[in-house]
Amino acid sequence: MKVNPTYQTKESLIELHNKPLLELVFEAATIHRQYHNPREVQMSSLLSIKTGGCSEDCGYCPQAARYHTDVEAHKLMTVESVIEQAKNAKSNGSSRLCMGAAWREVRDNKDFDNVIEMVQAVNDLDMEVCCTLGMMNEQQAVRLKQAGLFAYNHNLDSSPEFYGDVISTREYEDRLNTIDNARKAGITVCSGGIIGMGEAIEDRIGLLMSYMKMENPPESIPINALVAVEGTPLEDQKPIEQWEMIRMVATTRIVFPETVVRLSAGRTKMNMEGQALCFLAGAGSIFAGDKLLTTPNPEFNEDKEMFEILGLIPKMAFADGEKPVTIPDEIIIERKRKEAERALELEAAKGQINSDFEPRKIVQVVSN
Ligand code: SAM
Ligand code: DTB
Ligand code: SF4
Repeated sequence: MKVNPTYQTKESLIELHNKPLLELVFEAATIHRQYHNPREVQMSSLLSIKTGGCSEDCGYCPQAARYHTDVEAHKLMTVESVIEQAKNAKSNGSSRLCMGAAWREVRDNKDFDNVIEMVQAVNDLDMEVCCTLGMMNEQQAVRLKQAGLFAYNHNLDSSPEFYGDVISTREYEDRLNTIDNARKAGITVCSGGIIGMGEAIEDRIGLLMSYMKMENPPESIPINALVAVEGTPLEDQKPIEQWEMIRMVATTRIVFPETVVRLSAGRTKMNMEGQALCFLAGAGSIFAGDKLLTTPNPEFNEDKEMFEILGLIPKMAFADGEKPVTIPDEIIIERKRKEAERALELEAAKGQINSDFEPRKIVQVVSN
């Protein structure tokens, strides 16, 4: 993904970000039209496949076990219920499903095998499949890719300098490594950040600079406004003004002209006019459906109305890349073979019991 050569230094980026608002929006809208169809906006639905109980200390996150929030922890959803939710999202216009798990990292266990099955099933529905499962190694990324994963979401969240103020249980470097592992496996990268956590404008620019330094910047960059959840360390953060969201979207659009900028968490606090300016300034995607992972989001119907009023159309799946081919997963094939073998053994044992069964003679124990 291209980087705009006009803005290479931190100073030039800050100057761009702080330009008179409408000048900034105009510049962003001009670039947006050169690289994208400005009427198309992708609807992506989120699904929390494993909720809460996370060991990490991300200061914004209601799913961290150590904070006392209203989030109820749930173990991994079943493959069947994921398919049902995916179908519902698709019938409401979503062309992408992002499955999120409150995990520090992916582990090579049965839960991961089930996630592989979910990825295959959603890819079979002709939706772009995205996962956000925490850190992962290269082999895990390869398994996800072979299952048909289109994108991996792993946010850098903020600048390297501010990051440590919000999270202590893993490093910025760990996040960069996970993004690299997704890339090496040939998965497209979705990575962005959160504004409104108490960071300075320099940190918002610092986030963008981290992506500029990458050999291949992300195919999509989600821009989230902090959802300040009661019980988290950031619960008292003052909400950002929607102008700040518009500035961040526009700056991201100008710096990464080919990337899809996703207007992400925080839309319930914006009005339609504010969101319209974000679309004008280059937002090409939203999270759709009444829930993000654990917090509220505008309902499908509200967004349908907004699309109608603004003349927007939902973007089709795979408009920006080919549908991944699903390659059968060795581990799942082996697991299914063993399960079938075991079922046969049990069946045979049942037959044995029925034909050869002779009740044991009861020996009277005489005690004196
Ligand atoms: N556990 C995985 C991880 O941290 O990568 C995946 C799920 S995690 C909830 C995904 C992203 O959601 C985080 O990186 C963060 O950017 C965003 N997020 C979480 N809580 C948020 C909040 N309260 N407001 C805005 N964004 C939030
Ligand atoms: C992203 O950047 N934002 C989404 C998605 N990627 C996974 C998550 C937002 C979560 C907001 C808080 C919640 O609902 O728990
Ligand atoms: Fe866990 Fe992810 Fe939440 Fe951090 S953001 S606490 S890793 S679920």
